[in-house]
Amino acid sequence: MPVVRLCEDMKEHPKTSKHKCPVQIISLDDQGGLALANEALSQCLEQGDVGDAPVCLISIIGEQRRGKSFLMTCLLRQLQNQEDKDASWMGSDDEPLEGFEWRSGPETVTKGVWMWGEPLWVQVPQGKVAVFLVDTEGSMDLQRQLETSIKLSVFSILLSSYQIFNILSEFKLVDQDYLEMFITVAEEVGKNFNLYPVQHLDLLIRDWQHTSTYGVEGGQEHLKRVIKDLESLPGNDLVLKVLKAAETQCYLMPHPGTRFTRSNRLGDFEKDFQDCLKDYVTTLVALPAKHVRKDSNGHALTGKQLAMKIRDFFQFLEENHYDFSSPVKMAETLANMREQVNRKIVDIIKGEYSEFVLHQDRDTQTETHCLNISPTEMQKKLEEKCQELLERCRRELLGDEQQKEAMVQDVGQELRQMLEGFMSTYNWRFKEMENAANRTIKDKFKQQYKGYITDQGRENKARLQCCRVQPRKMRQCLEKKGQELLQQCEEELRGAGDRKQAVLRDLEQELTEQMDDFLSNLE
Ligand SMILES: Nc1nc2c(ncn2[C@@H]2O[C@H](COP(=O)(O)OP(=O)(O)O)[C@@H](O)[C@H]2O)c(=O)[nH]1
Ligand SMILES: [Mg+2]
Repeated sequence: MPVVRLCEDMKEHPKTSKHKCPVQIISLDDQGGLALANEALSQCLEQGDVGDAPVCLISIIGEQRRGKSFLMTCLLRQLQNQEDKDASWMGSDDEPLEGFEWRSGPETVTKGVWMWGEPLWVQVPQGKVAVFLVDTEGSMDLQRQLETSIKLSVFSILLSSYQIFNILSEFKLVDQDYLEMFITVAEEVGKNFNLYPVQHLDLLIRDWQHTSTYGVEGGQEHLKRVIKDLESLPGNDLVLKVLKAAETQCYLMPHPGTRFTRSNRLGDFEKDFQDCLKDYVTTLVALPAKHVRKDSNGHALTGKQLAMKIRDFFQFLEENHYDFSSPVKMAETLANMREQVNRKIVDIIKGEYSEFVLHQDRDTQTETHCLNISPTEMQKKLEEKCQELLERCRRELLGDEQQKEAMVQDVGQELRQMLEGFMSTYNWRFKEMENAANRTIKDKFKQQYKGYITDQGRENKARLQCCRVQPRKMRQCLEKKGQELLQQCEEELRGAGDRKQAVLRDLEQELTEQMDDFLSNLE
């Protein structure tokens, strides 16, 4: 059975209580399998206003027993007391610092991803951001449990927009190995969720002892040195890319003092440590607007959208045999997932286009409806829909840009084939409908002429013999009427000039025949 921890408060009042304790979102069962605490995830990311709000997730990873949970608890205190600009948010020296489970001694907290059970709202110029603190336990044990590290890293990445990599004393080879694994995972996860691989990375060095320049200033110096050393060796491109990124910074924190580590009393901090802690925590807490969780297009994700991504991912893992035993296996698993998701997206897009084309076909079966929309307009309509769907396809497909573009091109080709297939039918249909409409127009004028001639004949017959119209005069009169009707008909006819002329020629001939017939009887 997986260990899924909800705090007592949450169990008793699942909907109404303020969840003032960490809740376990991801845990590992006895066989090392992953378990998602769906209810806890939903209560954190979808409850109340969080569901539709941008979220900032401050997440920490690193070795055990290195003060991660202690730091998260300090961040929590500051976020709960945002109006305090000095260190008074830390409380009095003897007041227990409660929040994430932090304790002395070698015993570690249950492995998994823990999240503070309620949002910590921060007001920013654009509105409110729901900040969450995420503590990952047991993700950095590459020698013994690479698989567990990979699994936990996947979720730590999903649940972070501001990642803190907690490091003891200096950036060492083991940190480099872990970072490399972490970035490999982050890049793969990014491809599957259209997320930035690492939005922001802090290398937080604890117990720095080499110099007395701490904070960002000392950190950036240390980072420069690390980069220089790595550059002198081959095969470090991936780590170097991240270390050199503008979103990466290094911060040096001094040792808190042995008095504190033995007593865990806040009053026993060394002064330097207290200053740095305050500086780090207050600076970080002022940044949430800059660090909301975004997708790879730079759009902020809401709590609901993020929860949905996590749930979809988990469902995929449950339904498919997945293997995270090494970064290569993990990459294969995630690539397999991308393929499945992409295939579904492509099918939906093609299905929607085919449905749209079918709709146009159905809607233009009658003469009036068909003649209402010219082939040029129809072509434009179909092209616009095609573009709209291809844009959507580009947005929804998973993978790196190059792969996605290749897939969009393929889908585009198929949609265009549908478009062209329908347009050739439509061009033909439109012409047929036009011909039919022109025939009706022509017949109408033929009838009008017939009526006119009949009237003329009747009127003429009614006159006295001596007053009847001379055939020559009658011919002139009928010719004039014929010309008039031909002109009116030309205005009403549809289609290209040569096709109109052909209809007019036919009509002229038929009118002339009617006239000649009439006149021959008259004479
Ligand atoms: N050396 C050292 N110990 C610290 C620091 N911060 C906290 N501790 C102590 O480290 C122990 C483990 O802390 P904890 O936060 O539970 O570590 P975690 O396992 O990394 O989450 C506690 O006794 C803390 O008082 C630090 O910056 N340096
Ligand atoms: Mg801890």
